[in-house]
Amino acid sequence: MERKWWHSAVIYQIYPRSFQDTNHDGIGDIPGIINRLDYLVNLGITAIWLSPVYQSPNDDNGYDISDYCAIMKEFGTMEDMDSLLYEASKRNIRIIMDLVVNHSSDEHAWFIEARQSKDNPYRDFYIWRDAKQGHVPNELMSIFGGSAWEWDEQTQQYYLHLFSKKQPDLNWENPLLRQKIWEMMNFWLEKGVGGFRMDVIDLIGKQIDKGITNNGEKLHDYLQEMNRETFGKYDVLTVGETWGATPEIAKLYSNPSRKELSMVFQFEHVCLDQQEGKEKWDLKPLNLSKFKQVMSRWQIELGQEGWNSLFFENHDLPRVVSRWGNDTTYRIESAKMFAILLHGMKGTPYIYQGQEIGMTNYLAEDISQVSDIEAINMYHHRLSNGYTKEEILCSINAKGRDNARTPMQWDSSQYGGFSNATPWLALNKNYKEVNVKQALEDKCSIFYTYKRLIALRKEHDIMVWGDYELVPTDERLFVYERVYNGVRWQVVANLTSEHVPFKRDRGELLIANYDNPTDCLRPYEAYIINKEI
Ligand code: TEU
Ligand code: CA
Repeated sequence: MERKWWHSAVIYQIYPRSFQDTNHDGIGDIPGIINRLDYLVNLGITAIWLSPVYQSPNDDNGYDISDYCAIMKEFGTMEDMDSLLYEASKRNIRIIMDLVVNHSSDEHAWFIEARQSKDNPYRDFYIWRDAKQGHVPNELMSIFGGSAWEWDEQTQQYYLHLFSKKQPDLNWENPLLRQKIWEMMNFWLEKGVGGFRMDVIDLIGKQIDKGITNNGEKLHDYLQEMNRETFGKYDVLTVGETWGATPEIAKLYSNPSRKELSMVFQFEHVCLDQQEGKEKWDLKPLNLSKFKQVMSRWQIELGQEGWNSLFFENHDLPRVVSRWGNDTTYRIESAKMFAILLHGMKGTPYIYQGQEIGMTNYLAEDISQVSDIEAINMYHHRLSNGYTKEEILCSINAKGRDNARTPMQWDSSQYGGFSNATPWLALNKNYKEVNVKQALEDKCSIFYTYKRLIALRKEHDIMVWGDYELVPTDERLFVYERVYNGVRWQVVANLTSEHVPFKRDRGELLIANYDNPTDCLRPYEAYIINKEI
């Protein structure tokens, strides 16, 4: 396999709204990111995945774009964006842009045109259908709740929106639309961005009349065309967000010979703690054997063909310490354990802002404290279906997207060093104890575990290229080995708060979250050793 920079990269995801506010309007901004670049240099990351910074009415926090070539006013200007690219590249950090092209905002000029009349030149940039006996064209549902069809009074047709009604789906079957998207991508590539994270990219081949949304027939053709017309000529990272990917499908995207993407985000592990055939809100405990089995299957299936992305958190998911670890007694131990477990694997690791200091879920006591459109829609829907407020808030607190979106906790001052003004979303109450300043001062903090893991990856090819082998063991432990050029590393992690016996192998200890590992693993204990062989 041809070796690319992104094989050995570590990516840090920034959710700009919540990262750092500089002009004190309570909203994070691009100058704030620039101010914190040296912090990221200290951590050692290679690239930043920037959640959308484009002009947007913020119905879905920037995932509803009204101009792909302009910057959201609250975040700054195009000059700020250019400075970010410049300042980042000075520090050898690449900027991966979020590409949201399954849909636009309904305030995008294309949609404003399209809804003027049935024969408007932009009409076919979107997906329109006649009413069926006075009703919606079919039963398709929006991922944010309710029908995926919205009636347009003026032109007497429905348009499709798989997300909110302010996010009309783009019609990828239209070659002119694709052309416009290639132009826009080339605009950013010429500016020197390091690649794209592609929002819900597996939906662009949808075949609506057959009820098919993800993995449609033309999906891979479109991606090959995109590669040819845009980023194929550049040395960039591309990662598709693909909720519907199996390992087989992931190989189609990421086998370099097919000239599609570098890698995809798959979500099989992320869906394990929800009830079968139900929604993410329908909670179920994580089955540890299943978890190991799923993680291992992806490691093995994409071991020789294609490439894995590695992540536990992003802006749509709860905090991993709260979700699968322990965010009270063993917050530090379990956060480090998940870091070691993930970064020991084969693939490109992604760290979501705040994960490196063990930020935890946010507990909302009332729906008025919730900002996310997905959770708010679900709340009203379930209330009218007879659920109690308590039940619904319990789901939101476990799985809601605001959990990861609270402002970054930089220090213990008012508003946590994020801003001097009331933030757009309240800070987590624990910011006085859990913050970057504290983490940097404490040599044993979670931050330094991440820093060490990133450094190890840079120093040792085995972490990037080594083959993966699962070691069968106690259900509560996750043990695997990496093998490369006669070297063998063993990664050991206790997924529970119990003491679990495990025979420690001989070898050099490379990283650990407790002192002196023995033959009994303590709560959430994890380490990596270079085995003597
Ligand atoms: O997410 C895709 C998506 O399907 C999520 O809405 C997901 O179902 C949900 O969050 C489960 O936690 C992407 C973006 O990452 C998300 O932020 C956007 O809201 C969405 O697309 C629409 O652009
Ligand atoms: Ca601001």
